[in-house]
Amino acid sequence: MKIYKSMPLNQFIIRRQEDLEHATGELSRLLSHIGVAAKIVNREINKSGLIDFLGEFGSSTLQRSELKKLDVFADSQFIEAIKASGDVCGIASEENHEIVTFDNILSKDGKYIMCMDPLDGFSNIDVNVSVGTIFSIYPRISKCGEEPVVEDFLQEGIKQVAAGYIIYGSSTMMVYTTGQGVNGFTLDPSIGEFCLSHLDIRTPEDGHIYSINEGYYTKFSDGIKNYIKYCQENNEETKRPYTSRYIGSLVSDFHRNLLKGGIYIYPYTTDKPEGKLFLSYECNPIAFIAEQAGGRASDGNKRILEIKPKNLRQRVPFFSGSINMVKTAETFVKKYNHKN
Ligand code: P6P
Repeated sequence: MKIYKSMPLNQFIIRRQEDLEHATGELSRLLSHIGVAAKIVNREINKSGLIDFLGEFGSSTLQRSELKKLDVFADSQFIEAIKASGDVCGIASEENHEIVTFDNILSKDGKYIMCMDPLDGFSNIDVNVSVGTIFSIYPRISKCGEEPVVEDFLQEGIKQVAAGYIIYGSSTMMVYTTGQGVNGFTLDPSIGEFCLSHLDIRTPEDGHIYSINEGYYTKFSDGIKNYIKYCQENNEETKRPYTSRYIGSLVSDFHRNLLKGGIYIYPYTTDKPEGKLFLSYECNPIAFIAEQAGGRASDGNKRILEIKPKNLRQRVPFFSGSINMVKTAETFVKKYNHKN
């Protein structure tokens, strides 16, 4: 079957199954289940559910507890969908401090484990800023049929067999890779299907957008301070200053830069010496996608995908986006910093 524009996600997954290293169909089925969960979460974020979850009409300020409900809802929807696939034996979620293991017979034999951030940037929901779900899929290390162990979830990012994100924005999109490039699917509400909209995404090697929270300027290292100045100068390479764009939602900032070219940086600061973003839930999946689209992702020094997680809530400094921009930022870190 030929790949065509607007091809539904499930058809595309099946069509590309022969490209998959794990072409036995489990990964295809798993990706389809993720798509179903994404549609359910999308519905609750974008319409009636929002009112149900967020209390009465007219509530001007939304309590964090109300927003938290949506985060918990997204977490439970993805866990249910992944359990139903029968291909995953356990899930580590940013939402839960404990690993969720499945004891149904089918899932205990599941070949994969999953790490996810069910609703990244969820505090932006009440001001209608796009938020996202981020997921990573790894082959399990422990024996099929046995309970998964923590080592299953502490693999380097290079071991991922698939990674992706769903961005709940002006339109809802699912972007994922299985190591064969990056493809984007836009939800068509008229048929309730994710349809191919961005075939084989390649991120520009250069860009003019830098995304960093400059409110922390005084807490940044000298390397980052000098890199920001470089972005703002009318220097010879760029002929004009870069544009600063920072939404405060990783998936939204990353997605824009992926398509247009740019760099997203969440570096370490004096009060967050390891940075803020989680290696397993945010950085590894985004790094896999960045590299598969021809970009780069590092901690300012080392390739993100080669960092061995010490624990599930390990945080790392995060630089991702256009390869030449990330490399330039790394030269500033190297030149001005004593640590990356
Ligand atoms: P700050 C959301 O909480 C998040 O994890 C990312 O989605 C986002 O890029 C970052 O944190 C925003 O953090 O400190 O700039 O508000």
